[in-house]
Amino acid sequence: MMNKNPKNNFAQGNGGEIHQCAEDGYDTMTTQQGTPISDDQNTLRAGARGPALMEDFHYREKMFHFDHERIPERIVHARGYGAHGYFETTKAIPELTKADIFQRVGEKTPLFVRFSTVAGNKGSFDLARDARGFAVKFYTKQGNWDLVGNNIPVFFIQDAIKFPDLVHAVKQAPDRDFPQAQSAHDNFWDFISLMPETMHMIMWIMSDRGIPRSFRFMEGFGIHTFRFINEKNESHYVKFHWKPKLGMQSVVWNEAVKINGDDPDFHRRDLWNSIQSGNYPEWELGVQVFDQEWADKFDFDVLDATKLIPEEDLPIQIIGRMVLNKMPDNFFAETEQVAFCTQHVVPGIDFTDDPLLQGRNFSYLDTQLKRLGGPNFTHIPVNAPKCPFHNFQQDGHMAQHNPKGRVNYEPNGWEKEIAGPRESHKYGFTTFRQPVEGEKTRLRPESFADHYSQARQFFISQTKVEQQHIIAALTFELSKCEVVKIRERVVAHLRNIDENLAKAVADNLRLDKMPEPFPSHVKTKQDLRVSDALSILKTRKETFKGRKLGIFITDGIEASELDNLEQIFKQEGATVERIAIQVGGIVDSKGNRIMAQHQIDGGQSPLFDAVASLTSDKAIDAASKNAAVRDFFTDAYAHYKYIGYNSSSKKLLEKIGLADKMDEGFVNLGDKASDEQFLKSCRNFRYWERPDGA
Ligand code: HDE
Repeated sequence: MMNKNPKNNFAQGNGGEIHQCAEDGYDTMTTQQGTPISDDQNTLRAGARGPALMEDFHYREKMFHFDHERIPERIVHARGYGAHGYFETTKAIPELTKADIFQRVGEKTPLFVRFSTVAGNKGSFDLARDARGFAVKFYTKQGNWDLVGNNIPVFFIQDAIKFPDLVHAVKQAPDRDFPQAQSAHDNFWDFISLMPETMHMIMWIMSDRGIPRSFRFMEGFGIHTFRFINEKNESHYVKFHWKPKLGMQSVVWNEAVKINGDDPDFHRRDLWNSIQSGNYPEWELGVQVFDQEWADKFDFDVLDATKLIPEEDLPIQIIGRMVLNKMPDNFFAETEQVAFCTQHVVPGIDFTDDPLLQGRNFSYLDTQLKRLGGPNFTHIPVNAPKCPFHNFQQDGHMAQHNPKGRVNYEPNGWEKEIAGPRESHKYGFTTFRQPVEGEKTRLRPESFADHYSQARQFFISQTKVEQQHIIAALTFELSKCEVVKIRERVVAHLRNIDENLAKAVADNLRLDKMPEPFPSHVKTKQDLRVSDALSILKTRKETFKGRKLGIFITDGIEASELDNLEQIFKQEGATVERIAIQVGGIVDSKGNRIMAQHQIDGGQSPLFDAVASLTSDKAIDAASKNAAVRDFFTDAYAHYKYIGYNSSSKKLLEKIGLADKMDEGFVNLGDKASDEQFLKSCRNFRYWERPDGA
């Protein structure tokens, strides 16, 4: 009988006859060998109460497979979430690069993206303060190109040889195996305080960039300077940027801590929900392109990965867009097994001598060997190119295919039909002919010596609110360090960045005296101009699209009030979810049942970008006595959120102690005009003027 359910993911094999079918129309369960299984509930035993029998091949195979389900998690970026999508070229740039993907406007190239945190283990929570991985595998017609980037445009260190130390320092201490997924501990800050080159990235990590609202609201960066190579073999330097269509957004720290409890999967759920609901996340790909002459004039060495090029100094040209429109069918097969390598490049894209990039070029292939168990990880569908590929590599663990025929070497003199592939001088990847000379040496170039100027530029480019967040983050992290000397050493560095910053942190830590500035070979440049592009709040997009409103509802409300509010927000492209005392929802003034998505305990306000309260007079007394209801609103207040309320909810807010706090972040609801006013306010995301938020 034919497989009745060809769409069933578990129906494998070559599609031939399945010789048996379970009586009720389901596919018959089989062993991996295809042997039909009659009983999956009981092991084979000698008598009903007797010992198990070794000949139970079904049990043996099932348990053997289960015992080996895990593969080593990534040593960094273990926690990640991936999606499929496409890249559409919007500007052809043949004068800059011969990379096939950038030749034809309108052409779509399939891709796979994996977002990740860096420090935490696979099961850690999403809203750790951390950099986020932003790794893209483009399946181009000339091979796979992996742009393995982060959401922060600079890195902690200048030389790859320090990477194991950095990662050891930030991850759990080896004796106690904690703290997990956080940098707020002595080992991390001890290392950082002895490595001045980390200071620029520290500013980014301590800023709101370290706690993004979701993957959809963050930028991505290739970080290193790469090369574009055109048909004439001319080289241009290039830096890659991803710009989120919905703009950037982050949460506040107190909120991040609560989200990690309320929903540790906050970021992955967000990506899942937005793709499943057809609101496909989108980014633009931009490039900063420059030549040697420009590089020579720039204040810093373009090979130094702790430096960026401000957009104001070198504008970004947009050359394409990325849309994520499909979740993997299976997390493990795709997201866990995807193998990114910085050395996966295509003709037209080449490396520079950035020592961090050079070091990465060794590490990624090496790590895949351990993680995926052999050299044939390229045979796993998510890693295989989608263009034709031919070579004489063969065998190895888990080979899924080998070259056909008798010829497995080259050069060979066999006729074309069986000779196999040949190299192509015309189409093949050629390395840029960059002259190289010099003594072999372990030396850091002088041009890498300025560790504070761009850290300062980042800090002074932030709004006051964002600067306060950096100060608060440094205070939080250093307060978790038990060794006072470590706190002092970090403040000594901050003095080289900005005296006000150093003073604020020192005061917050209650240091006895201000430490001397950390010795520095280079004076911090005071004249680097403010770069607005570095600030999230200065580049904010005026929309609530893609955001989430949570509406608290009680029995006895007017259904039309709820309908109107929901409509207005949905038209904006926002998601609306209802929260009630019980998940079964409420009964409105006309006796009709309205369902909720959350019970108040499981739908707390940190999960929403703004909240509203629609209640009836008869319900507010009980609601005000409910601790979870109180938390819902006091947290929303502390996290600077806009809070909409109807007339009865005003009394509720008063009862729970917010009476004297009702500032302009509170918006009265009730008719269409005021609902629209509420939406308009929400487009600002947060009411930062609030004096005593979190
Ligand atoms: Fe990675 N990094 N890295 N890294 N990295 C890995 O490869 C490494 C660095 C980045 O979603 C590992 O497959 C070294 C910078 C991402 O699967 C490993 C150095 C940037 C991902 C590795 C760096 C990154 C990784 C671990 C110092 C931003 C996750 C598992 C020179 C541009 C990719 C793996 C995914 C993963 C090595 C520094 C981004 C061990 C040696 C800088 C997004 O190979």
